Amino acid sequence: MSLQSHILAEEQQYPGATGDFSWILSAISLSAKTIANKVRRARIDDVLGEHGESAQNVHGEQQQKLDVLANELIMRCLGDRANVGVLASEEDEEPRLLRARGEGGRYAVLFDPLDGSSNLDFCVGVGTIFSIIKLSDEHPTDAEAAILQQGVHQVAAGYVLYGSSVVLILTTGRGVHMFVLDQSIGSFVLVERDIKIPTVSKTYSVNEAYTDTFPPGYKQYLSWAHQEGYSSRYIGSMVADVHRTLLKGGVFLYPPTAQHPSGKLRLMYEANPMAMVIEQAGGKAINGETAICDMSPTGLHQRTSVILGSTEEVEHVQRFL
Ligand code: P6P
Repeated sequence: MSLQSHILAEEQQYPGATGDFSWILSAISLSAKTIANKVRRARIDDVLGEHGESAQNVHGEQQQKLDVLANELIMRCLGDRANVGVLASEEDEEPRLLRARGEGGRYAVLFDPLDGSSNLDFCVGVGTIFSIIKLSDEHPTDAEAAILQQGVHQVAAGYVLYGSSVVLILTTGRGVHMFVLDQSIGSFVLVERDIKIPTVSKTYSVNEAYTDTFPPGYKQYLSWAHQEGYSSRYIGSMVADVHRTLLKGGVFLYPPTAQHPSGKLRLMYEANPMAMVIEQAGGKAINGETAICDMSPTGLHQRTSVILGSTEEVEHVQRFL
């Protein structure tokens, strides 16, 4: 079954469905295929490396050429979908109001176009993370206010991992499904339906270089995990680390550090979508105290600490916090 036929089959489950939502998911699929092609050809087309001396994104992070390209590709693919009202990207300071709700802009798509792109030069897996929310009449012209919704209100979320194969993980609130891009036919094909994260796995994923600056509870957890014989897996690319955690179990953590006292990862287009995927797969995703999807956002680029993965493994961390 292709992604397209899966989406249409899902749509038929909802008699009142207008097809709007499916139209957006097909745009995400199109941009994923296009970005995958660019990532595959990066060395050949010489789009690796940094995008001009001074180019930095809103967070002062050096922008990679492919970041910019991926951002533009997604903006164009999604921008021409008549039911998309707002697009918000990690690469842009402000969200883009494309159509007011009254003009048919019923959804907002928030995304990190190429997360982990600093790893591109070394052929490490990078990814696109997306979160889809419905727009209400509450903020007809204030794009940022309209999209600052709790993660629990996401209608869909997922990611594309450009790794040894191109994998698309999607949830629309009815389980998590995995598709792999079959380059020979140019379609994402369904390879696993309703993925459930393993309940237990003695693996943690964290950048231990920052251990000295973690809050005490995290240090105690790591000491405990070392004594319990846990193994460590950390790629430094969130989509790759979360994908492994989804399929193999374990816990992925990005705690508060000296450099990022509130955590490094962004709530709206990294933590929230990943939290929806992990929870839909039967796992848990918290910020150290509460569920990530219950956090009330205050800004599009707000950061948060993240602990997500197998419920039992997340709860081991929680006990020390
Ligand atoms: P650190 C990549 O830059 C990223 O945003 C995520 O993909 C990844 O999980 C994290 O930062 C890695 O951060 O501090 O361990 O290099």
